[in-house]
Parts: sequence; C-alpha cells; structure tokens
Amino acid sequence: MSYVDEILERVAKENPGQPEFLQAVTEVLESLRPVISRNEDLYRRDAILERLTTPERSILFRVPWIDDSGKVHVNNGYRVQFNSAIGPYKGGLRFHPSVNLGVIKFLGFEQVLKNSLTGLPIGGGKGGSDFDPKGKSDREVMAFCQSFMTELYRHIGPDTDVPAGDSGVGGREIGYLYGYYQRICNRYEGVLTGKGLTFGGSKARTEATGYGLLYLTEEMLRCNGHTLSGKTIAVSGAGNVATYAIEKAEQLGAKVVTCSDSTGWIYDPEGIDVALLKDVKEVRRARLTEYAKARPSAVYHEGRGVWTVKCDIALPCATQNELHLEDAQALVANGVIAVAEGANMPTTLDATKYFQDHNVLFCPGKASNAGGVATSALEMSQNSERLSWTFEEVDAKLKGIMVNIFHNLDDAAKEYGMAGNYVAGANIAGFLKVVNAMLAQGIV
Ligand code: NDP
Ligand code: 2IT
Repeated sequence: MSYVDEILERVAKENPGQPEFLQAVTEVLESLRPVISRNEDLYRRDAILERLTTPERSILFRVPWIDDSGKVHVNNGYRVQFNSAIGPYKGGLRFHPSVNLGVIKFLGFEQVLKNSLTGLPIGGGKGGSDFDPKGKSDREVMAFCQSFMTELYRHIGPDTDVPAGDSGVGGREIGYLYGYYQRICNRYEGVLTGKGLTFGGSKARTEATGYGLLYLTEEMLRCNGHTLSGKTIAVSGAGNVATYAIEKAEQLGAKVVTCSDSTGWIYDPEGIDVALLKDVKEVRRARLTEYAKARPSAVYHEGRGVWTVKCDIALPCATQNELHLEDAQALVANGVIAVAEGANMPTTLDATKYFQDHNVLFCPGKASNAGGVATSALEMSQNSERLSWTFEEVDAKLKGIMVNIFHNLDDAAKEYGMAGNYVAGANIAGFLKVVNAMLAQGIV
C-alpha cells in the first residue's frame, strides 16, 4: 500500500466522527501524491505524514459562565496546537454552535499549510467553543470570554501560541479576551491578534482577509488573461471576510450582486451597498432582512441560493461545505470563470473536482484567505518592535504577500506537471516548507 493510502486509512480509523478533518486531510494528501512518492522512503523513515496529521497538543476544557438571568451555562473550549515546525502556533478562535474537536482539527490542519504559504514564521493552531454569541448581551459575551481565557491563558504566549478571531470572534471578543489576559497575567504583550487599534492592533487587519482574497483573485485572473474590473461577482456570507471582500471587489471595479447569512440571502443587481451592509451587520448585528428593507433594488430570499445567480466569479466567504456539487454545476452552466475561497474549505471535494474538470480557475482557501493570518503576523511584528505601521504600509505588504502566494502555487503546480491546478500547488508549496523544517529538527 502506498504511504498516502496507509495514512488516509490510519486517519480515518483514529478520528471517528470527524468528517471535516478527514475531508481536509484527504484533499491535501491526494494532491501531494506526486511529491510524496518522490521522497517516500525519507518521509516514511521520519513518520512525516503521521506527525503532520496528528496535532502536537489538543487542549479541551470546560467553560462555565452565567447569563443575565443568573442561569449557569457550560460550554466546551478547545485549542489545538497543530504544528510548530516553522513558528509559534497561530490561528483563530471560532465561537459557533457547530464547533467540535473535528472542526477545530480540520481548521488547525489547514492553518499549518496556510501559514507556511504566507512566507512568514508562523506555525498552525486553531481553537474555539460551541458557544453561540448570537442574541447574547455584551455582558454575557464578556462573561464567556473571561471564563474562556481563565483556562486558555496558561497555554498561549507571544512566542508560544497567538490566537486571533474567526467566525463569531471579532473585535469585541478579542477586546474582552485581551483585557482579561492582561489582567490575570499582568503582561502587556502581543498574545492575540486582531486587537483594537488603541491597544496594539494592526491597521488593515480587519480588512485583510477580504482584501487579500481580492488581491489574489485579481492576480490569478491577470495571469490567465482576464481582468477583475467589469466582472459580476457572487459572494456568500455577510461577516468579516465577505464584507471586506465586497468592499475591495467594488473598489477594483467589479460588481458584487449577492451576500448571505445563515438564514437567507440578498440579490442586489445594482451592487451590494457596503456601507449599509456594515451598518446592518457590524453595528446593528441584525439579519439581512434589514438590508432588504433599506434598499429598494435588493431582494431577500429565505434559505440557500447564492450560487444560482449568474456571475463571472464566485467567492464563498461563509463556512465549510457551503458550496455543493449542484451549486458548482449551476455556476458552470451560468459561465463562471473563477472561484476563490474566502472561507475555510467552503467547497466540497466533488464540487472542487467539477470546477477543475470544467476549466474553472479555482483557488483553495488556504491560499486565497491567507491575507488575514498574514496580517496577523504583521501585527505580531509591530507588537515586537512596539511600533505601528500606517494603513498604506500594511496594505502594500498584504498585497505583495498575496501576489507572491499566487506565484508560489502556480510555480509549484507547474513544477509537478499539474499547471493550473492551484489546489495541488497550494498544498505542495505549503507542505514542502513545513516538511523541510520537520526533517531538519529531528523526531519531535
Ligand atoms: P463571521 O462570523 O464574521 O461571518 C460568517 C458569515 O457566514 C456570517 O454572515 C454567517 O451568518 C455566515 N454563515 C455562517 N454559517 C453559515 C451557513 N451555514 N450558511 C450560510 N451562511 C453562514 O466569520 P468570518 O467572516 O470571520 O469567517 C468566515 C469564513 O472565513 C470562515 O470559514 C472562517 O474560518 C474563514 N476565515 C476567516 C478569517 C478571518 O480573518 N476572520 C481568515 C481566514 C478565513 P450568520 O451571521 O447568520 O451566522
Ligand atoms: O482562518 C484563518 O486564517 C483565521 N481565522 C485568521 C487567523 C489569524 O491568526 O489571524
């Protein structure tokens, strides 16, 4: 049996009930076959794939907190420190009822390769909780964050593990988490990223994932003889990534006609009004029905449906496995030319294959959404030197990083005879750096 097949069997057996983790590992290892077969003996000797697919450390903890009526709740907390071969663990915290160990492990595994692709010295980790911030008061969210940090603080540090935001964890939550860390540790240091601008945050971090997605998409289009300007784009999601993807797409001359949340979606043929979207989602924390009420050109639909709209480019920015085979078929039938993932693993394996088989340019999230974590690493640099850079400086670095990532994956795919397969290119380029560091550091 090949080394890859052996590991896929082992991962399936050792991680029952973790379908997302198995899906992420399968996607990566399948596309790494040519690289692994070139070095099979060496990688087997050092158990590289067993180590790559096993987190260095998984921390599971209880998070008790009290709601506004005095009732006690208990949630599950997680931090999976996946791989520190190339730097301290780095990756977000997700607060969402769907969070479980398998979800955090899939995100942590993807993060290892993503962080490698940024070219910056950061290892991979991920954490979070099944706590649902929706409908909670600020005081309840603060109580939860403080309880979460009461355990998390002993596992993190600016040179050990640096968490940040992800779904359900934005500026408000990072503020509460940071304030409590500072209080109980008595240290003012860069232990979290995505902080507010008055206490060590980096300019452009809020915008970075969405902006970075568009910088990479623009470069991918340019290198394949297309332009972004003038294109019609379908975006899913209406959170941090989606909002700033829409903003940058419109700045670059494209028209974004959709966005969505977990209950429904908006079709706005005049182009999404970003200022209104921010007001509805960031200020009022309301549903998208409020957007439709305030915008005569917009239509609100219940349920799923973003991918039925005719568009040139699709940017899934909501959550994992939100774009299925039938969605890919509808997009291809409507003439889509490019798909770039803003979310982590939003496209199912069969939908990804369908795009690739139909010559749609397809960029996987670990490359196209790496701008967020890359800018987090820039925040760490600024915290270390106790300086803060201008928006323009950070944005220019972000753009350079995204363009560079695209060329790295393009080159890696070509080198292994898979030109245009950016999934393989991203996995190969991300993997090689991590593996070379692991080989050099011995059996740890
Ligand atoms: P947010 O919590 O800010 O927003 C998530 C958005 O997606 C919300 O509009 C949410 O709707 C919607 N959504 C969630 N689940 C579903 C669903 N099942 N169907 C339809 N819509 C859904 O998260 P982010 O924007 O930060 O993250 C989005 C994705 O991007 C995640 O996969 C995350 O891992 C990834 N990512 C985030 C980065 C960051 O810097 N924030 C960096 C790189 C990747 P509702 O409000 O109704 O729940
Ligand atoms: O998925 C991701 O890359 C993030 N949520 C951002 C992580 C970070 O450390 O900024």
